[in-house]
This record gives sequence, structure tokens and C-alpha cells, in this order.
Amino acid sequence: MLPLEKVLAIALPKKLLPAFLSLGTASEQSTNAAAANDLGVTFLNVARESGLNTKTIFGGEHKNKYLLETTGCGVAFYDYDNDGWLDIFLVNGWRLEGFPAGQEPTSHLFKNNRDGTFTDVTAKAGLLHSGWGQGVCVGDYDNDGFDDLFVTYFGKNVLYHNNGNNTFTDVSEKAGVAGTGKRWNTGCAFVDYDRDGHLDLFVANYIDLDLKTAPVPESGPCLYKGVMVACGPPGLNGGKNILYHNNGDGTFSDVSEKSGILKANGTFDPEGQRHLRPRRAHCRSRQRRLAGHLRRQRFHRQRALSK
Ligand SMILES: [Ca+2]
Ligand SMILES: [Ca+2]
Ligand SMILES: [Ca+2]
Repeated sequence: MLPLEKVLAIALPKKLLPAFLSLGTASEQSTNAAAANDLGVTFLNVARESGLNTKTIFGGEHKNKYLLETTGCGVAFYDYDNDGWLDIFLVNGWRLEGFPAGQEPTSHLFKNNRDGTFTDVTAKAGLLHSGWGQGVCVGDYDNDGFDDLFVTYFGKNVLYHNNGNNTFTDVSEKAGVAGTGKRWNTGCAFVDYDRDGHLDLFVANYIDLDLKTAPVPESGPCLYKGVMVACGPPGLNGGKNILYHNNGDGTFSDVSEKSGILKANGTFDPEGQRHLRPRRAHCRSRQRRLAGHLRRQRFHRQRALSK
């Protein structure tokens, strides 16, 4: 493991970063980067040396047909085995064309070995699961002292109960939080909104997406600065968030409607235009301030040069 001062000593100007990234091992990078250090702080990529060497998949590598291929995947640093050392859970995604049997990507749990390295314990922990993974959140929903894990998907979500013996059990259906499997669930948070001592669960949804009917880049055509890109989110209907109340017995109830959270306008809901306008106005006002600032900078620079 690198000593903290060595990591913190690695500070590179942005322009030197590409050259830095093409360098060799972490220790070589450390030496070279420290020599080139002239400002601030830069992070050193020690993923390979640490054993965090799995591939994160989310959609096509070279072309994205749908917006779904542009989001994901989340990560949680959390101490699943309560040994005082942060472990890492990496969410993994999927590809439109699928994968041959036995080669499906899964999310990964890495146990912290306390020496700067990690061990992949996914299978042993019972966490092998494939799909369009998106986000992850951690919370002890049953107050047994072990943090549990909730993973969101474009599809059905998964709640894992931490058994306290380095294994997990998928309790999504039993707990009532798997969802319909037709939503694009993205972020999530455990929060005790009613302060009854039981963590409730909020699940953010992005847009309503059905791959059978979703527009493709050519159909728009959907362009960004002249380049054909995946369509959306403008023009697509916003998804509806979900709030689950923790019943305190290992199950949850969907209180999205009752709690009033569905009344909040989504950014891309047509009724949300009222909210979009002020944001755009705010952007324009920031742009004007920035343009003014740049004009003044140019003026002072030219004046300095002419002296
Ligand atoms: Ca740990
Ligand atoms: Ca627990
Ligand atoms: Ca609660």
C-alpha cells in the first residue's frame, strides 16, 4: 500500500495527465508524478495493484443506441463485515445484445484485506446477479447491526439482507421492494423519514423507457452539437420516484402516492416546464456573467500587452 504522503504528493496539472496515465506501475507513476508535481492534488490509479480489476459494463463500448447505455454504474464503500475496514461493492450493467451463458457480468463485492488489496468475494457472499445495474445504497433496514444492500436496476431492484456471517440473502420479493421490473430505477437512499427507528427507502427513477418503442438516434435524428447521440432525456417522459415505508417486520409498503412525493414535477414531465424555465433563465444569467467576466479579462490583458 502506498503511504498517504506519497499519494498526496502526486499532483499534476491537467495537461500532463494523459502522459501520466500512460506510465507504468503505481510505484513508477508515484515517482514520476511526484517529480512533476506543481499544484494541488491528483489521485493515483491503484486499481490494478489493489485487485479491483473487474470490468464495468454499461451498454456498447463504441456506440450508444439508447440513453440507458450512458448511465451507470454506482459504487458503495462500506464495511459489510464490521471489521472496521471499508469494503467495496461495484454495481455492474449489461449490453443490448446480451452475453453468452456463463459470461454474464455481475456486480462485485470486494473485501478489504487491510493491506491495500481487495479480494473478490461476490460468489461466496451470494451476490452473483446480472442485469442493467444502476445505483446502490447501504443501510441497516432491520437494525441487526449489519448494513444491508439495495441495488437499483433498469428492471427489478434487489434488496440483500446482510446475514452477518459474510453472506447475503436476496429478500427483494419478500420485502416488497423488487418493483414491477418495468421501471428505470437509478439512485436510492435509506432514510427514516417518519423517525420511527426503521430505515425507509427512497428509489429515484429517471425516465419511462421501453426499449421496444424508444426512439433511436437515426429516428430523430437526435443530435448534440451535430453529432448523432442517444435520444433523450428531453422529449421523453419522466419516471416516477418510489418511497417505501419500512413496516418494521422485514417488509415495506409503497407510500409514494400517500406521501405526496408523486406530486413533485419531474424535470422532463411536461408539467415541469414551469421549473425548467427558471433554471434556463438562471443558466442564461450565469452565461451573461461569465461572458462579461471574459470580456473584462480580455480587456485587461490587451491593455497590459499594449503598455
Ligand atoms: Ca470490512
Ligand atoms: Ca441489517
Ligand atoms: Ca421509518
